[in-house]
Amino acid sequence: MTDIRNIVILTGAGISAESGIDTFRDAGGLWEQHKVEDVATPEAFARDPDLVLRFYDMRREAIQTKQTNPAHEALARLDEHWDGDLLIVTQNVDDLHERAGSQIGLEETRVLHMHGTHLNAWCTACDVRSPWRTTLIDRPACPECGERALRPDVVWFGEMPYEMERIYAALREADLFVSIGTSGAVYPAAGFVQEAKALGVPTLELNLEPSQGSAWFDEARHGPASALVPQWVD
Ligand code: BV8
Repeated sequence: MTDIRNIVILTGAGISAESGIDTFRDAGGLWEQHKVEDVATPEAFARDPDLVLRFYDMRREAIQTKQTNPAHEALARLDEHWDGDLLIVTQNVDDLHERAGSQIGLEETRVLHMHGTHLNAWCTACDVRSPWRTTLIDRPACPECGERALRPDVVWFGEMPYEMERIYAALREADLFVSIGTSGAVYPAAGFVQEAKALGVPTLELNLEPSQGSAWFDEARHGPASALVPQWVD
């Protein structure tokens, strides 16, 4: 990686698969006979808030029992010694990048959760987001306004992902775009490789199998992230 200074990395559920966190495909997209796409929507929350809050309480509990794997740890090593720009855009709501040490000690975060994080709750009454580590099903009061109107701070289908402008700005400055552990099924994340291509940015896919966007990548390596990512970083 000689003449490369600025790297944008997109990660998906596949980077956390070996930590034991179900990907959307492995779970067959099914949860209690519901398709994830049908539960992760504002309409589902309006229709059956208990179902959606139970889904996220279960996801949060599962995530908190899991550990980082060599793929997260390799990216944290890259983060530590890389003197150019590095932005890890994750579609995941887990905090395994942070727990592996990514972004430690940096004033500006280098891990961007474009689909939100299971660690925050979002008050639909006062719009304030606050760290949250317990269940939401029992309708706790918002720490800011006291209203019992908290939802998970995750981006549902049909909602605008976070910090899109910052992501596109980083792609414009990138010398390399790497996609790790994502099926390329969900937009706008799945479109980043096309954006990079249009900007003339070299692209690399590290995934268990060819993703839906594989044909867009200059290079694609297939196998488990816990092997591919350390090989690429080290
Ligand atoms: C938007 C957070 C516009 C919640 C997620 C109709 C109505 C509304 C919208 C749409 C529509 N039709 C299309 C859309 C757009 C929609 C979309 O793309 N839908 C898809 C289904 C077609 N997108 C949206 O709605 C987005 N918003 O468009 O807003 C807008 C414009 C203006 C104003 C307002 C709005 C928002 C999408 C975000 C949804 N939220 N997550 C939660 O997590 O609960 S998406 C969720 O699913 C994840 O975050 C992730 O992004 C996605 C799953 O993707 P992956 O991470 O790739 O996981 P997956 O399981 O699919 O694949 C895993 C991969 O890993 C596989 O390739 C596998 O081979 C690999 N793997 C497995 N093991 C390993 C491995 N690789 C390496 N090593 C291993 N060991």
